[in-house]
Amino acid sequence: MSSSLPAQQEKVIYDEAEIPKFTLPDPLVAEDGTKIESAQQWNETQRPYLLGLFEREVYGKAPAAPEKIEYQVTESSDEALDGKARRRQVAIQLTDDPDGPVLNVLMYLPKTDKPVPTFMTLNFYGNASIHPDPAIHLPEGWLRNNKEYGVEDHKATEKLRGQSQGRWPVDLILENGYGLATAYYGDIDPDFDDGFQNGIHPYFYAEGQKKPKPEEWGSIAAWAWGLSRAMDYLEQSPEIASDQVIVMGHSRLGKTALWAGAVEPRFAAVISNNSGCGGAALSRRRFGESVKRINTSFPHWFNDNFTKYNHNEDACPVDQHELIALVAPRPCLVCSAVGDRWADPRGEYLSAKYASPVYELLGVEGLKAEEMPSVDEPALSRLGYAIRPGKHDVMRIDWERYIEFADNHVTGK
Ligand code: GTR
Repeated sequence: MSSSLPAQQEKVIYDEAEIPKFTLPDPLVAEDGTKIESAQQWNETQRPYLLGLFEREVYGKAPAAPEKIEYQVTESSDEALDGKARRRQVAIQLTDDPDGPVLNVLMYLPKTDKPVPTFMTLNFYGNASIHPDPAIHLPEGWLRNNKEYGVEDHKATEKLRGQSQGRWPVDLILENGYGLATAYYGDIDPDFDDGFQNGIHPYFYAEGQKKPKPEEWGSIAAWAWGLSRAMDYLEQSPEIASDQVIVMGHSRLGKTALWAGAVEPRFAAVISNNSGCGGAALSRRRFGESVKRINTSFPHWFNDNFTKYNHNEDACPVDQHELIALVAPRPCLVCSAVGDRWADPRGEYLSAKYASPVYELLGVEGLKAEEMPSVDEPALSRLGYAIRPGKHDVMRIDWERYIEFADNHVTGK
């Protein structure tokens, strides 16, 4: 592959035979070559070492949690969705500046007296896009223009309501006894490359700093940091079973969910949907989207150090199976779609497979699929992998699988 061509014109590998030979780093071999043979060695040295590498070389290190969070319940109803659900809308102030960014979390909770296990997921177009419920606040900040969704001049209109509801089967989630908590990722950092002038980053700059340093947080790390702030809120809500919060995300937000699971131990489980390059897919395969391509199209997603691995994946001290290993021993489900070749379904499967020895070392079930599962036979083991027919999307069948997975490994239903 020539590196002189602009990334967008380079040939994309869609053929297994064209994948270059590579050797993956072994998550159970320490920097000095020592074999990691106990849970203690993993927890005390290897896990922090790998986490540090991902921070330094891939996503960037995020600041520590603020000392305290301010939040305000902006709307609440115990008779939402024809009386079937509780609805809560909460504004979480992300910094100590009252004019700074605010994360607006929407929750639908089943009506029960017990704290509920909850899926926490970021969304792409604002909370009002996930359901036609007219009580949901419209997003006020910058949105990606989308005529069909009624987003013009980067502003939401009433037409936005429910536009992405196909991805959010709220009824199914509630019927199965789960809550849904969701927030717009752009509340944390709008998803375009502006040199990190808007969103959360500038609030953490040192005196005179203009952009994050090469090892500091990009946008994915910022969105994951925002998920932790949502967790700060969920943790103190008596309505939420805070030890049963499952972080789920699709595509770039699937990458974000995996990273959030790695840095935030309070997430009880992680579900990555069609997360691809920089998510579950092995970078060294270079199948579909490559590191060079993603860093070119989305220079703000990863940190600046990650560009060292454009056309140079083998030099990266980590690969994405080690990201999944950082979620261990917590349940983690990797989901692909047959039509989503850009995200390299096989590379997503192999990541789970090669993370499996870490689960086993920690004394829990790893991936129960020696070969890549077929579309009809999801491997819903504690470290799981599922693929379905169809395109890059989130469908009802995906949620059916997430719920079965959560029933098995999070709530023990
Ligand atoms: C694509 C990108 C993918 C994936 C996707 C999405 O353009 O190449 O890595 O993140 O966007 O988030 O929808």
